[in-house]
Amino acid sequence: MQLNAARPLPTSNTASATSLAELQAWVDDVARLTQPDRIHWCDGSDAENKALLASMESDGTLIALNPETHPNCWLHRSDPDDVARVEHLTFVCTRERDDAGPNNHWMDPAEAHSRMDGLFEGCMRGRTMYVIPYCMGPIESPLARCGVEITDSPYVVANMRIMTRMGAAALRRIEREGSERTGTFVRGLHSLGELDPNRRFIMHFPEELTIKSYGSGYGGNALLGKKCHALRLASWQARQEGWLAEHMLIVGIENPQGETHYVAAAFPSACGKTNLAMLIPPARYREAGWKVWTVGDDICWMRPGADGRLWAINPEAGFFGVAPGTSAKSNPNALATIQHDTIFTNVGLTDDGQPWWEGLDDRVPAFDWKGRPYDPANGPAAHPNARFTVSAAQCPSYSERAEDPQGVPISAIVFGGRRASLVPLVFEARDWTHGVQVGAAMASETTAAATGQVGVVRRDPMAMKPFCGYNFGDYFAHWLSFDTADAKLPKVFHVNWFRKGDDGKFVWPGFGENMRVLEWIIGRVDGKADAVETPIGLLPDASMLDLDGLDLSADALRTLLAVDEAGWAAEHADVQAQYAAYGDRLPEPLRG
Ligand code: GTP
Ligand code: SPV
Ligand code: MN
Repeated sequence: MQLNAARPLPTSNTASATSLAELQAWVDDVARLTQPDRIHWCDGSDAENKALLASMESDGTLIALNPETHPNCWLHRSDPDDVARVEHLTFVCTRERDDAGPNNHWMDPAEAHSRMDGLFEGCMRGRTMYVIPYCMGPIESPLARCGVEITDSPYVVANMRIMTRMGAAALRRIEREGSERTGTFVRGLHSLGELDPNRRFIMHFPEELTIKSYGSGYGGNALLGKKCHALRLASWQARQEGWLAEHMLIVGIENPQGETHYVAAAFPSACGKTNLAMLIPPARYREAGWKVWTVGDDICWMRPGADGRLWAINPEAGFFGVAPGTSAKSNPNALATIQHDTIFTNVGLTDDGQPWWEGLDDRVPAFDWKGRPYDPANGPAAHPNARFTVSAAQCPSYSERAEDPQGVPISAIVFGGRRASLVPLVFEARDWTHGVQVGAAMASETTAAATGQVGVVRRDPMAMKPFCGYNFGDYFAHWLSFDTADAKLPKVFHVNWFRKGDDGKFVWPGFGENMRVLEWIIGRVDGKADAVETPIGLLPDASMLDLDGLDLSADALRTLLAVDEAGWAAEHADVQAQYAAYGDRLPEPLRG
């Protein structure tokens, strides 16, 4: 039986009924197609999780780490050809090609379904099919949305249990919403298949709220609640319903007076979101009473509230963070978070069974991420995109407001990229429209989070190039549309922690010292900090930033805070050349 041979599925704006019967019918269809030996409906319980972990330990999918130092922690070694998102195999399948836009790979939905169903046919023979009901966002939040992922990977189940609200409560919400006719759930079908890179596709059908992913077990390709649902499909729903689904961390900055401003920041993959979300302020800030609270580290859903402000939730329940570079010095909160109940993927291993990666400390590991005895000649011990999966509630800086069903009000939006040259440490957009222009013009050097060449500058508007589920021209217009008469929109900024000097080293110390830039940003929001007008926006000069105790030469400061007008003219020409691809769909304020 063909999976989608029957009636078309409802689209999000027709808000039609879903019910457990409809879910059951879909599960039955998938089972007929994929032919699993067993079907398991996940309830999310501890007992279920323990049993799954034990069976993965016995078949070698997971290796138990040292219980003395890392209780309940596990190492998973993925297939060596399956270590990152595969953007070249990721498609948005809309009826009209233009709706997916030049920013996405596109395939006709009928063709995509038939290709995928061909791959899925019989693929779960000998395996268990898991049905995972999940909720993105606090279960009681009006901003939250549900989905169901069907997968044959127990590793995916264990990760989804950490990353989402998974199991019985999510299923109850799906049932309730079905009977209230208030919404519908996202259907995600996933199989590891043969883990053959030539038989691997990640397909999105936004008009059907459906995802089909085959041939990869890696995070963003396989944990369908994350990038596939919470960004690609959610961005499509958000446009129809008047909200935003963004690749942003959410962090609360509490000042010495006890007031907390929430900041949402969009940086491309592996460009510092987790680190900024868990920042520990330098000692003198802490002594003065500054505190930083983590709400989310990767995805932000925002909606205008009755007061005109943007209110945001983190749709995730856990962190799927980059391990390499995480240390007691760079990110002590992350390190504290991952001491127990954590799944590590593709890290190295010490001789006493502890996880290890480059940048952690000066120990020498015994094994690399492929399980070979460690030999530096083979490259790093941990894959550069090695990850940890851990519950957000374990983070020492986890915000009390992180699970607030209403979300948190956003005071500032920060865009940022990894730029060795040109882009200064920080600048402020003149207004919302200018902020959208700044976000849309973003670029960043590519990282190991996706397969392909690393370190090449590419345009990555709002850090959403790999994740926007529709035409960027329409997306920019959607962003602009928030500027209504009653809106009290956040101020918009751009930062760059990655400026390099002539010696090829980072000029700015980064990490905790980024607090100094956040202080200026909050000061601008409160009307307390000064700025200088420049052709690219409002910048601090060195006297307007607190740089006390930093060892920065006058030369370094010039590099960080100067505006190179000729360089920016070339940048704008490049941006405009790229905008040509959006034709009529590019909104007027972004032209010229
Ligand atoms: P995704 O999970 O892929 O979306 O990544 P992310 O944006 O959360 O990036 P993350 O915070 O994990 O940082 C990725 C890499 O950037 C790590 O190697 C960090 O050590 C490094 N990094 C983060 N913040 C800074 C900073 O302020 N300065 C410098 N130089 N490096 C940083
Ligand atoms: C990213 O690549 O932006 C990540 C990891 O956060 S993944 O879930 O693989 O997308
Ligand atoms: Mn990310």
